[in-house]
Amino acid sequence: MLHNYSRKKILILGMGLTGISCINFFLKKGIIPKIIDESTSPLYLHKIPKIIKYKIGILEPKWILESDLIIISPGISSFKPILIKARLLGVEIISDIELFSREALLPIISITGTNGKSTVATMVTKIAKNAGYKACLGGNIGFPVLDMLNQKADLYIIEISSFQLENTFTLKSKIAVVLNISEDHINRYPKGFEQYKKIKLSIYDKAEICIINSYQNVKDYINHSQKWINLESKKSQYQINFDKNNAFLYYRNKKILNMSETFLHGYHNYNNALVSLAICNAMQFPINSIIDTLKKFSTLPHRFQIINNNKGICWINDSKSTNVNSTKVALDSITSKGTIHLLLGGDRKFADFYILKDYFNKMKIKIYCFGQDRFYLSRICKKKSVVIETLQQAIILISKKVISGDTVLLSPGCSSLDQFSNFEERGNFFIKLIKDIT
Ligand code: UMA
Ligand code: ADP
Repeated sequence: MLHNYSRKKILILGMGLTGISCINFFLKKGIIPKIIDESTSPLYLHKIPKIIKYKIGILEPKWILESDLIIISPGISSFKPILIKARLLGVEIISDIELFSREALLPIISITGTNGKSTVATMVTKIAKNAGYKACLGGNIGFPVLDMLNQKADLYIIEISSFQLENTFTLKSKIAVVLNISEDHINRYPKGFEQYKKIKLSIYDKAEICIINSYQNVKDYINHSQKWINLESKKSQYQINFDKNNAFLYYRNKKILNMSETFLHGYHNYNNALVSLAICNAMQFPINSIIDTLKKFSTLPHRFQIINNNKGICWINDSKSTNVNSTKVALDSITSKGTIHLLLGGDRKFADFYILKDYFNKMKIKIYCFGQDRFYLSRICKKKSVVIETLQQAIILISKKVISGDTVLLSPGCSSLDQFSNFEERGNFFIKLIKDIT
């Protein structure tokens, strides 16, 4: 159904990437929305065209309550009291993904999960391109979905965060996948993990083909008009099996890819490749394009990225690890026998890190806890931890201790926003420190 927004009072919340893409979307339709940002100096204020009325520093209640339609940026919680009140009064509040899905006429592959979204979304995009399709990648990965509508494409691949799913209601994906669900963003959800999980699983609601990966308990979500591909099942056509210590991707009981012939490290990445295979097979992309791309794929920057492997010391930048499970899989992926020097720190977003306790107790590890939650993190395994304020101080300390055979791993498990602008800045700073030292 085509939506007509011309007679509606439209308000955009947030002047970030999303907010700017919403303004452009409406202006293109000849509609002039208003916009609000709670910061007194939003980064993109200069990008707001002169004809747009804006308010900064406060979520102006009058503007909110008199609106017909609000497009909310993902960084703004939709559980704010004024927004709950607006909803009760009949104001429609939606995400940019919802707006996009009402307009998109091409097949959509939607990817969510606590970890691995960007990796899988990029793998699938590369495979589609290798197969000769114009594939457009957007969403949480950093390219707002509404901007994709201006691009020539055969299909859309969208990475969706739980924040974006909170206000997405009619997204009809050709294929939807939840990669995994583990504790994250608990500071955002008043009802805790169950609420986060439910929001993630809502990606399946109207999807044509639903791929289930590492989360089994979806019985309540199964709608029999949909096609379900369960990668968890022992009977699945898609498997990862080991043979003489090598992992292989299997499809219909046949080995189709030896993971040691790829650049991928760690079981989690084999799983990312398996999901990409399942998605691309369901899209009927040629198997040769799939295998060929997976063989060439190297990890994205800041995701378990090996920076330097000199003098027997391996330095790994996993700055995109912003929750406890991504740190856990990083530790699982290290094969060397030397000491692991783990840089853990930042804003833990109220997550429980004690699931790492057994790991730390068993491992040959030294943990350098930095940033806002350093004291909490150092209590998980006191005898192996050092409390230090900054990443830089930690690296200086490590550089004096590290010996051949050791691994230095930045896998902070926390958001970077307490000390950096984003995970990229944190990772690039780590790389610079390594270069200075080595
Ligand atoms: N703002 C408020 N009130 C608030 C919070 C923010 O007014 O309570 C304002 C800020 O002052 C700022 C604006 O909102 O001016 C920023 O909006 P935003 O935080 O929604 O950021 P965008 O620039 O629109 O980027 C968003 C996603 N950001 C978040 O979800 C926090 C980007 O994901 C995404 O790439 C982009 O839309 C395009 O879709 C980033 C992210 O950190 C990478 N995502 C989280 C993650 O991956 O863990 C979910
Ligand atoms: P997202 O977009 O969901 O944040 P990324 O692909 O950017 O995911 O990876 C984020 C972090 O999670 C990195 O530390 C990466 O090594 C780790 N990771 C990647 N894939 C997985 C997975 N399938 N399971 C757990 N962690 C993963």
